[in-house]
Amino acid sequence: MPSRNDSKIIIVGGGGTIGCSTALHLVRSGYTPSNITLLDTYPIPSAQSAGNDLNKIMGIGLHNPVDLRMSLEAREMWREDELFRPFFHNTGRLDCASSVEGVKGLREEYEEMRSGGSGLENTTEWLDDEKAILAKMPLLERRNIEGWKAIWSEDGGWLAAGYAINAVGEYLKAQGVNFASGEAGSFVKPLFDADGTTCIGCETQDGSQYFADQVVLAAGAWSPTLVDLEGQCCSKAWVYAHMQLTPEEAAEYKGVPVVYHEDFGFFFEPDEFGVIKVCDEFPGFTRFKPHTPYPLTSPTRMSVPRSHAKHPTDTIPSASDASIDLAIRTFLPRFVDKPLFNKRLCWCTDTADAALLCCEYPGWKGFYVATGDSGHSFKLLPSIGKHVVAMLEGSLDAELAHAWRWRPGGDALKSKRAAPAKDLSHMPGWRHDATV
Ligand code: FSA
Repeated sequence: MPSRNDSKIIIVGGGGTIGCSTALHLVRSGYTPSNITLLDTYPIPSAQSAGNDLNKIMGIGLHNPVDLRMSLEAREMWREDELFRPFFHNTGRLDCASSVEGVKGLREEYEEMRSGGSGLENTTEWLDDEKAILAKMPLLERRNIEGWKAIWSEDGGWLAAGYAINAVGEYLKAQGVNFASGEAGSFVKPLFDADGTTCIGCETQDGSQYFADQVVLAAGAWSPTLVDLEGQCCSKAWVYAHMQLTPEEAAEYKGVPVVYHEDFGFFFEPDEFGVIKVCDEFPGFTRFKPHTPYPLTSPTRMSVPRSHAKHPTDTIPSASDASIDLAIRTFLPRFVDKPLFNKRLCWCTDTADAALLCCEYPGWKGFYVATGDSGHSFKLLPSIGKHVVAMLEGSLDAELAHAWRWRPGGDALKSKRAAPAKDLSHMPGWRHDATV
């Protein structure tokens, strides 16, 4: 491998979370910015990146064995790193449950959080009744939260996600990193050396060829549609909607914690324009259709994302309208009559065990994947790129390399969720032009 100075790297999906973090850490590790090229269908922050959102939850994840370690490391950077600090809103977070099973799971999570010696025992608190929950979030309605229990995370909150990716993009541009978008930024296939096994770059939709020593595919939900990931990632959409508060209402809700309930969904503090984002919670929607990722030569049935950016007239399923309405009735009953806008699907990609897929592509020397967000990876924006760089340099920590290895065979359609995802084709109300 050439030295850091001379090494040429291409990042496919560079306008999204893992891609731009990788570029940031390459620059911070001494790679020459003009040797780094970020390809994305949209300019950074990519309009179809799940991370390009008003907000995402900041919390310490326990979804898989390395989650805790990764979340703690990322939290440190959201708190300390000058680039990221402005985007962390440390409002606290309430994780709530009310069903027998849900409360059991929540309690287990709480015990796990407190047992790891990670310091979480000092920042988390079990709230055993409505009174305790209302003490943290007085704007909830007591009648709506009867029987709820919650974990209070003092160190949680939300991340101004799209702004944070934008800030990384501004930094990278100022450093002289190369960007290409539109057809010139849309990956078609890797390019190989005469031996057919060493990747030397990639080709994009306009026919451009980019050459590099290493190529990283970090295209989020689009990753499995671009190269064959042998079923390891299943792309799924989640739904959000926005509501506009008056300045008086926004002032009242300023600083409220993120409230999450596994049966209803979650909402965030209003942003600086008084906009609240509300989501429902469910196992995601797939969009199965025949598709031919490289290097397959005939179509296979797989879930193919369809972005609002490319299809702005797409609507959300009627069932999502109803469940978002239920979330509002539960969390924000005084706002039930407010019109909702920006109703969108946001695409993530699940692996079977909800751990990332970050490794060299088997048989393609120099071509790497860094994907499999599993719907809980935005919080890793500040730090994930450090590990991707380590992977490129062959020095990825053994525990991470094992967790993120190539591992076909699991059930990514269900992943670790309550049920397998339903397909959008079975969801009335999801209106779209049927041509693509
Ligand atoms: O860090 C997190 O656990 C993010 S949760 C946000 C969410 O909408 C999930 O609720 C959903 O199940 C999916 O994983 C997408 O992200």
